[in-house]
Amino acid sequence: MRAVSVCMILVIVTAHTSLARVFTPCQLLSELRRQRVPENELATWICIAQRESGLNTAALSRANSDGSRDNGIFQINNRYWCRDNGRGGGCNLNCAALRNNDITDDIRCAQHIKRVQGFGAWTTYRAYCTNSVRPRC
Ligand SMILES: [Ca+2]
Repeated sequence: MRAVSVCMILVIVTAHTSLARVFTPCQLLSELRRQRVPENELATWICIAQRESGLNTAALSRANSDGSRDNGIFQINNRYWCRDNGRGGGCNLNCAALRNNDITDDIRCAQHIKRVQGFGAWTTYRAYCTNSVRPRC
């Protein structure tokens, strides 16, 4: 029985970690470049992701004052940009897709938010990221 329990825990932990990924700044830089994010925005995006999630793709915030939650490496809000049940919101995504280890859709959604609201959509931007410097990789 105990062996079964340990086995179950291992399965759960393995399943969980296979979905989570913590990027290094340089890994995020190359992902952003791969998706053709403009060079002059790279430092800002990396700073925002560091401040918002610690570069953890599985990050899920506690409830905000309005009950909404922020998802993934860019901490994208489920009130406006994604839906917890099925696809939806401004990015037409299921929020769970913003917490997996493939950040292709996260980057696309973050760029959409920036087009609509600017970098100011992230409170960490004005606080920490207006003069960010690109990591040397
Ligand atoms: Ca994703």
